[in-house]
Amino acid sequence: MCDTCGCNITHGNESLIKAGGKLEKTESGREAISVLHSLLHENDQTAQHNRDHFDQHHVLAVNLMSSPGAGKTALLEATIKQLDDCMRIAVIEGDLETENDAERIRKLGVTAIQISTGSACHLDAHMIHQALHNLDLDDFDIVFIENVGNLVCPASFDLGQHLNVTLLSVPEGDDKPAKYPVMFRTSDLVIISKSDLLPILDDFIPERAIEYLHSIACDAPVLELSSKDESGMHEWLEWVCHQIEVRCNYLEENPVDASQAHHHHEHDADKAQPPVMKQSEISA
Ligand SMILES: Nc1nc2c(ncn2[C@@H]2O[C@H](COP(=O)(O)OP(=O)(O)OP(=O)(O)O)[C@@H](O)[C@H]2O)c(=O)[nH]1
Ligand SMILES: [Mg+2]
Repeated sequence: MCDTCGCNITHGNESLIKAGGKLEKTESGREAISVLHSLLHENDQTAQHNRDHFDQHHVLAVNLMSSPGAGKTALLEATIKQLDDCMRIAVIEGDLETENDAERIRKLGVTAIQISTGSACHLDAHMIHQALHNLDLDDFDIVFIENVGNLVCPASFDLGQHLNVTLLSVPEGDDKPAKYPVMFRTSDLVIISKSDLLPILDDFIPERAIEYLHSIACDAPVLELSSKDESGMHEWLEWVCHQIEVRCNYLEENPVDASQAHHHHEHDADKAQPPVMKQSEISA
């Protein structure tokens, strides 16, 4: 999380900051650290509450992260075009300003809620909680959350998602995992997006990107994908369908107590979670 761009202050935690004191630097730095700790603690509680909502309705929540313009919305558009007939999809869009991305999704006939974060360069669990008030989860199988384009801050905020997908687009360069390790380390799947540009931008070496991922201890599977020529789409859609199945099986074995979604829990993070898919499980 950065402490210079105002990303600590969102609608959800403004009151806590006012009640809890100050964020400006002090000589020891202790006050700032303790406020940030309570912000993240509060965020984690709301995130768990959101996750309980998703689970109660058997909805898989997938958080898409990347730097600005890496192709998150384009991927969602391509996904909707192929999956809309067999899957009920909703999208929560996060941007500092504009409804542009939500409008692109709505044009395809899919429900999209736009969150305008204002000065905040990430989504947080409070914002997702607000959005969920406007979404009847009974109507959906999967909710994609498109986070604000930013390779740093979104990784620090649990939203209540089940899975993180990070896009690394070819024009950005293959060393981004090394430079922004936190986000890539939290990923359950890494997509090398805009793969149609690989022949043109030939200094992006996918194997090198994978080496950088391994060097930061990220063992998430990696997919090369182009939303433009649709190469790699099949593997991505397979991954999505498989994850829905994994979640459904998990919830069958671990049914959610309906009353749970109406209060906060401290201990759910300790529950055994279903395994995520490894590279070897993705068909070539
Ligand atoms: N060549 C190529 N261009 C792409 C691909 N996917 C997206 N783009 C282009 O990249 C630009 C940004 O795409 P978006 O889908 O808006 O990216 P985004 O990550 O949603 O952007 P923000 O929401 O602003 O962070 C657009 O001009 C797209 O047409 C792709 O697979 N190949
Ligand atoms: Mg977008």
